[in-house]
Amino acid sequence: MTSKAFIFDLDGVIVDTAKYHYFAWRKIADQLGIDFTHEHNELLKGVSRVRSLDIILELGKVDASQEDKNKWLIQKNEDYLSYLVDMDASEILPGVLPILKFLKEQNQLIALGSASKNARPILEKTGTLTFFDAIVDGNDVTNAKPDPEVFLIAAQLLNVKPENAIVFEDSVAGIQAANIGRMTSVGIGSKSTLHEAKYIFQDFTQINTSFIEDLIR
Ligand code: B16
Ligand code: MG
Repeated sequence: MTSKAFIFDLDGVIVDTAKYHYFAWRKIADQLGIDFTHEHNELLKGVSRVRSLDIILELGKVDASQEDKNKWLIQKNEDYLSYLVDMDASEILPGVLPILKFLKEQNQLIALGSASKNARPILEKTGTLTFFDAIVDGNDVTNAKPDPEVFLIAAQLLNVKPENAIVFEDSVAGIQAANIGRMTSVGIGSKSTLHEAKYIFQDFTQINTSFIEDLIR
């Protein structure tokens, strides 16, 4: 049997941190008088911190110096990290742990493919670090999603061809990255937002083990 690699995004797939990113960015947007809605927030999912700030400034048509941008990036991350202080396994999204455990029982390779530079402490705090055979995060890549770099490195570390990799993603940019990388994309979220994904589920409670078995085969 050909080896498969199951690559998980972090924010919005394994843990419910997407809301904390939103709270922290909204504070910056409010400060600058920029209207920043949940819909706008979809544009930021899976996108690097630096690019996220640029998108918000573009939305508000705000020109800013590099010095101000650096200040806001630090402020956003400090605020975001303050939400993570008490983080524990209760923040793992419903249905994720049973799927991770099932993959382990089936001796499947598992990787993390996240844009976040805060990925490792989040995995540690939620007790999920040991599931992963490879971890690729925002500290390891130069090109952000929709560039497939993060997932290609993950597949390479596991010695698995991209076409044998399956990517679970909650962001449009991440689904595009998986598709561009010729991997099987599984969208976690709404059908209308993630319509480019090969398969779409509202959340992991909707994914049963026979679907995973079919992917393994
Ligand atoms: P950080 P993912 C992404 O993580 C988030 O979706 C995105 O909203 C965030 O801006 C990005 O990480 C960078 O995160 O500021 O923690 O480095 O979804 O790719 O796991
Ligand atoms: Mg995500």
